[in-house]
Amino acid sequence: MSTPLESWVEESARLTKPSKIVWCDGSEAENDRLTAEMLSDGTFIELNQKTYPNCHLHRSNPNDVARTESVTFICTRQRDDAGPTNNWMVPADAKEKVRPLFDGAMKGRTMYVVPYIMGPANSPYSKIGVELTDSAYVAASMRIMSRMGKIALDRLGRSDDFVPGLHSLGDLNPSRRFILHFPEEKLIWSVGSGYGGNALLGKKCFALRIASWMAREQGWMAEHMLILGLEDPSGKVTYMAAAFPSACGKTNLAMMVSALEKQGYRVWTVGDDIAWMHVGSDGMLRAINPEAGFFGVAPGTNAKTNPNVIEAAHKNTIFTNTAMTAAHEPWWEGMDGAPPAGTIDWKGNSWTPGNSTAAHPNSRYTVPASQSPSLSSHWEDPEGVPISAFIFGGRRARLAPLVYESHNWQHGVFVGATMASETTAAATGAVGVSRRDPMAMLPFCGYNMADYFGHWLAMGPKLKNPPRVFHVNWFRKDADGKFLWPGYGENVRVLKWMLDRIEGRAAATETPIGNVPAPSSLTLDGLSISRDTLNELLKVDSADWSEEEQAIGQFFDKFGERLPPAICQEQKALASRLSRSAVATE
Ligand code: SAT
Ligand code: MN
Repeated sequence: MSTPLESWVEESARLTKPSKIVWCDGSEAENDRLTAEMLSDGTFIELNQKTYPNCHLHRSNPNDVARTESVTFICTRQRDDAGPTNNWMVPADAKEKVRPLFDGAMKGRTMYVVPYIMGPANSPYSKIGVELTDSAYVAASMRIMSRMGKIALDRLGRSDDFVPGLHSLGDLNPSRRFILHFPEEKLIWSVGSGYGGNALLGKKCFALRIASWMAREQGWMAEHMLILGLEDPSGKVTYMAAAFPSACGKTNLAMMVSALEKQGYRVWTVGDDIAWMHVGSDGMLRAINPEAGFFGVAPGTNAKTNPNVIEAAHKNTIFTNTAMTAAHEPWWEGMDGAPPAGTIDWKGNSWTPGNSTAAHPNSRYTVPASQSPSLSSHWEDPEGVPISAFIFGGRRARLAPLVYESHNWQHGVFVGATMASETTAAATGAVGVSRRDPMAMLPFCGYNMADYFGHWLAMGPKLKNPPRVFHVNWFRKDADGKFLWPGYGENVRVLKWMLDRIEGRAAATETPIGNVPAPSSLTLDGLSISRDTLNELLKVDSADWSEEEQAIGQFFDKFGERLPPAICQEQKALASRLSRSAVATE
């Protein structure tokens, strides 16, 4: 009798008609074989094996360089279960429309069966997925990003408890590209893209969109959050999880080299993109990182902004859409000065100074987490790490102060639900446009976001010590458009303030939106920052926030009756605090 997995592989092969099926075991030998094949067919370009051993460059099709949200669908029987922020199709209609694109799509190609575990191999919170793909690049990337191969098959056994994901490059024509999620049957179909979150199905498709649905059903949380540990001078580590939209610096924050290291504050990395969190037996919220690697944005990464990843990405790393120097080393904007002579751009043409960048703005490194010097020794703890704080943030040139703290869990959920950020190159479409992005989950929530807010509200009371909720904005600018805050390693000063708040040591000033640091409560020694700049960074302008409150109301209107009353209450409370403070300052 064949297993549920074998039956699904057979059924998928009948549809896609590959010339060969390869079951991936995740071994080094297999990876060497795939690498050799990709080098010979041009999928991989060899990088300098002396300075970058076992590193390769992949150039994706120039029309396929970022997630494509416009062709990403949540397919539920009822439209309202997907909600107003997701593209939606009826499951049967979606399958009828997209099945023909899979029909024969793997003719002449190999189908790789890629079994993987999301989460540490021995964690009760981990889950299994299997991706069928005709891309060797995807198979090799999945080996870095998850626990892939035999380890997953061994855990699965004959069980049907896995999330199937069918992926084909198709013809890479954007008009025949679809990323479909069927949360009711826990199934993923992706065709027409070989890039990032569109194609590495364990990441956004499973670990966020399908998992967020499972998490609501089962009473846990699947969030677009990094996980870090802040060590204090006594050696105690406090764990925090932070949600920022794609390409807003999650990886850099998670891997930060602390500017307060001499004072005994260090940052340890548990994860850089996704957190799965359960109520632990101790009543704490326990977080695991479902991933095993970092798929980080390359441009802007250098020895100052993220020295840990620079060190980590010098071996066993796949670079995608970066430029390459004459010495066959990867190169991108913001690495160091201008590209050296002889640099080849991300499309494979020799680069000349001009309008276009040498590396694509969304070019990436795919690096094993285990190679990071900042990796926490607890990153694979089966029970996860206890989370004491949530941090929400985005890019906001004007409005939001450097940091503020919410009053309580319900207010914290409101703060997350009202996040907004300027768009980045991580998704196709205009860059720099402000959009609402609740909990940084707008593109990743697999169900109605009103229900998602409700799920958040319900989680707080289940916890003995619900995490404190903060909001940060590293990206505030002055009137000349210059950043007010230095960012990167200096961000530890803000993390330290949060820790001091948690421990009842730091003073705060009340504002209508929440508590901002009393200026003396921030540890600023060693940093030259003027009092004016600090005031500017911490300022809460009631008139600006009243406008924001209106915009929030318009966004919430989309959800109609489904919006939880507690969220409306919080909005009313904010409006009244703002009008009182406007009167007080008149
Ligand atoms: O391409 S991905 O979706 O994996 C990266 C991102 O948008 O965060
Ligand atoms: Mn992300």
